[in-house]
Amino acid sequence: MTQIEERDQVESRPTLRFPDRFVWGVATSAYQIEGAVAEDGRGPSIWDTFSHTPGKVVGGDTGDVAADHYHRYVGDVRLMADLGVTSYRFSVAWPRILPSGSGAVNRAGLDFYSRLVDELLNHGITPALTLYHWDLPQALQDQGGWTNRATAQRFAEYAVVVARELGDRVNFWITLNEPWCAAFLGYGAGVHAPGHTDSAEALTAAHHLLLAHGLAVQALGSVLPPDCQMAITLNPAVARPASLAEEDVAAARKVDGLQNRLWLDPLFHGTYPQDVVNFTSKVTDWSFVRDNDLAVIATPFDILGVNYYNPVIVGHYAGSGSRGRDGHGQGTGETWPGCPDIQFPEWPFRRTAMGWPIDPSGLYELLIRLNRDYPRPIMITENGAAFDDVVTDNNRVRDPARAAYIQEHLAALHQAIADGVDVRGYYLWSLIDNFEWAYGYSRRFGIVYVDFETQERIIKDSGYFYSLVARTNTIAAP
Ligand code: IFM
Repeated sequence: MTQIEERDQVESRPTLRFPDRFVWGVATSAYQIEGAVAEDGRGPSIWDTFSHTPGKVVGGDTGDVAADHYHRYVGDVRLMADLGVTSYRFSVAWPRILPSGSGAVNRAGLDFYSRLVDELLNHGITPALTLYHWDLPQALQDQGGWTNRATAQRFAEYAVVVARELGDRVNFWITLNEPWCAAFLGYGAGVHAPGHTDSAEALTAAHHLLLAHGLAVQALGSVLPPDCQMAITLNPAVARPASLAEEDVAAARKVDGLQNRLWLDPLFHGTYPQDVVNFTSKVTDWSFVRDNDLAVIATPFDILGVNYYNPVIVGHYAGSGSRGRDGHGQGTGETWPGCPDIQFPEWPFRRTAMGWPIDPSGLYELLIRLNRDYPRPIMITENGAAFDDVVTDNNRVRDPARAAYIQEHLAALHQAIADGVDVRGYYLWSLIDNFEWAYGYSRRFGIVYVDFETQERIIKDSGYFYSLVARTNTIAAP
């Protein structure tokens, strides 16, 4: 093909336009970017403890400094404005607000988020606030963390403190981010803080996280102005059976049970899925569920936040030995309580630097399914990809694979909207490179590169690409 033919082909691709007022955002979380872990009265969180425990995080990395956003937030907001995004999803660090998890409020912590919100609003950027993105105050972990029912109540109290301060300026409130990770990676697989490996604890934590969400929605309802939107963000699995064999289909159904229905059924219908209760019965008797809990969990909320990165392929497992990856880089042991009979076979996908398969059709499939089984307006609260970025001599970061990932997923999203799914917006993960949990700084998800030595920020090519999308509300069909 000649260059002119190539150009004509590109230009003849249809333009896909998103709905008017579609939100174009970027997302981050507190521990991953803020640093300043011991400043202005912040208390320690479970991630401080975990990252400082030798062997838990690649390279011994910690969030002590991270992207130094605590000191650089003004510049980071300016970056967002330069990119032309219309919203910013950030999380509040609970231990900045309540250093001991409950009781005395730390005024300096509230002031930081108040300044951040004002800065955003001054630049015409809508704040979207997540109350819990995994940085539980260590003091609460010392009392059992999410396995302690009282933590749910403490969370609701914390939510009220933040809402009283910011409710006049923040309209979009997300209670929890990916509680599946907090429960199963934190208390089951042990690859996230607090690093426990106990299936019964993981299921107990899952219930208390859901209870915390329900209690917080109720409490926020009495504090926030009526036009505020309340949400929870899940990371639902697109669990595809490795074959049409009955036992592979049953294996995929188990993953669907633990990562999807365990959360969505109580939130939407006030019930736990009976098959999950049954196949986990050797692990726990579920006595942590008390009268009225499910009614609290099912308290209506406005928006379902959806984080999507990749699908997983699930097969039946009959033998011993290696059972493959599960899309999160850990084994199947305690991550999947009651599932010694499942495996995650390798599949010939393109992959990101996380090793996660690239398959935008999973996003489409997920949205259609959610809309069918759990209808509610949806916000894509995270989607993005890690790649091994390199800064070139002229200070550019050429990351065509990330731009392609974004474009392909936006096309899938556009199709889902065209097919009737009510999606209100899209937050790209992430604004800047940051502390990728157990992978430390070895994985880069940002559309803005961060040199962690100098803290210099460089907009990557994918950042310029996303900026064009946000400004025009369109993409070219991939
Ligand atoms: O970095 C994380 C984020 O904190 C939660 N969702 C997935 C991202 C990429 O792993």
